[in-house]
Amino acid sequence: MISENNNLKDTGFTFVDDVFLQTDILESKNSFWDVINSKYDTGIEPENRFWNVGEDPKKIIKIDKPHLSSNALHNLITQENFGKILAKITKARKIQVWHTQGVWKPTGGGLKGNAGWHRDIQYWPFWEPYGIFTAWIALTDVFSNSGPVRYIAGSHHWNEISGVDFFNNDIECQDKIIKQKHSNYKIVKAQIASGSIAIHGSKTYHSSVNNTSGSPRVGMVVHFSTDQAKKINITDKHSDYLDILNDQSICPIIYDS
Ligand SMILES: O=C(O)CCC(=O)C(=O)O
Repeated sequence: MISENNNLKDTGFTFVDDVFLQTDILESKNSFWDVINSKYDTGIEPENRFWNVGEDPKKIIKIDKPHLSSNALHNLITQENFGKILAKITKARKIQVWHTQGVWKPTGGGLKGNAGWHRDIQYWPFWEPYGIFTAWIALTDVFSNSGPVRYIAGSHHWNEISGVDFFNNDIECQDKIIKQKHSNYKIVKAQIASGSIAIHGSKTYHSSVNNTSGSPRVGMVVHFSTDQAKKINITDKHSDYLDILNDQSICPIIYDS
């Protein structure tokens, strides 16, 4: 029995408790810290680093595809039960992880810890939005003051809003942009315990603000496609990006019924 505390279809996000064991979560958190510090136990570099050793330790730290560089993170995101839960919630017959990010939000970083409002699909011109989802795995307990990911309920039905962006930490300015289009909306924080997950659709607007909890807020973010997902043929520099789907060491299929 999966205990889901929202409704992905109606609100655009949902939370599922107790998906992973605490021992695996702790190992993954420690291993992600190693990746942050450029220690890769697989010997493979992550796809992209948006923070490097020696840079401001109060900034939000985002590393793309850390599962390539860490055995613990690879093992975490390929757990059979995780795949089954994602399939059940998204009503899918197949789940493939096609991208991951580790996000470490230090405490006390003020605005430097913010992730601006965005919907994931705005960064992925090669996917149709339908059948594309994200699971945010809590590697630490996430409290109201940890800077949790926050979702705008129902925003997966909105038209695209230009001028908002993950990398823009001026959330007040972005709030004004959103309020010009929508006068009344509800923001829900993903206050979830370590080992729990928050799942959202590719069109759901989300952001996160500063962490004042006294300890880091850490998430392993798994972007996955279902059997319903459709690629878009594009001609720019990303045209062959999704060729990685053919390589299961990069993009593991974690459920196939
Ligand atoms: O961890 C965060 O604060 C942002 C995460 C995010 O943007 C995502 O899960 O898509």
